Amino acid sequence: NADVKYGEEMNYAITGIEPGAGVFQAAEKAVEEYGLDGWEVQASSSGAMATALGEAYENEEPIIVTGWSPHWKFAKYDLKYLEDPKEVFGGEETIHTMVREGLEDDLPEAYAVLDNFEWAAEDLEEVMLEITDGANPKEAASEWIEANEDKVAEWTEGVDEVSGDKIELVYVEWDTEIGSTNVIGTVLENIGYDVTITPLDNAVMWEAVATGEADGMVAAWLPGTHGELFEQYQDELVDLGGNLEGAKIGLVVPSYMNIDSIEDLDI
Ligand code: PBE
Repeated sequence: NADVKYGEEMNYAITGIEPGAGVFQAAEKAVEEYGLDGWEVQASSSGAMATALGEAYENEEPIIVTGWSPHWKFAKYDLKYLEDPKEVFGGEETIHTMVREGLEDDLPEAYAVLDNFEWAAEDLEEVMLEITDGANPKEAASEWIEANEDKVAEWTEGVDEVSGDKIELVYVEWDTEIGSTNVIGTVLENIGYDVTITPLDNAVMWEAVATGEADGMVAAWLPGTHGELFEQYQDELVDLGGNLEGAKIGLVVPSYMNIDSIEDLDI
């Protein structure tokens, strides 16, 4: 049985990312709900997961990772999501922008830009690919902004320039959020803000915006991935709605692997 061999070859390990990520917690839930006895979701980082995936792919070895889209890995490698008939990972998601209460009064120009911020998965993928090919995130963001002046103009339409007001955005060092936060941070800088972007753990990121310690973030995956955090903090922050549609999380494997469903791992 090919599946038994895969399990042994992978030491019954699913290559995870940061344990605070929604996709990590969903993967642990999947192990439980699909009765994958003996399997474990290994905590790691998004960067280490990508390295492990690249190495396995080069050697055509089996690997299962906690994955998500948009992500550059689908452009670099031939990959597939494992089917999830129990829908543990949920369906299509929207990435929302959240800001602290009072931001509209304190920094109305930044509030307007963050409220207008909206782009497509392909846009973010362009930025992510540049970064994974070695570009500094800030430079990749600036390049994308220069090449997409029309889109950026819609976010800043009617917004006055400011002179050095401070704003702090928080994010997690996931590839998607490194890309999006650098782009919106640079757009704010270009209209005159003194922008700080601070990487945090997922739960701490949500808490920072809810308590007003930070001004905002563009990294809220809803309704599923960060659903519990949203429920916990929704009364303390301002939801500015979606900035990207069609996001998704799940278990991802190379297409050369001879399995299609999470259920195939129940061996
Ligand atoms: N991610 C990227 C995050 C949301 C953005 C899918 C790794 C998570 O699972 O929480």
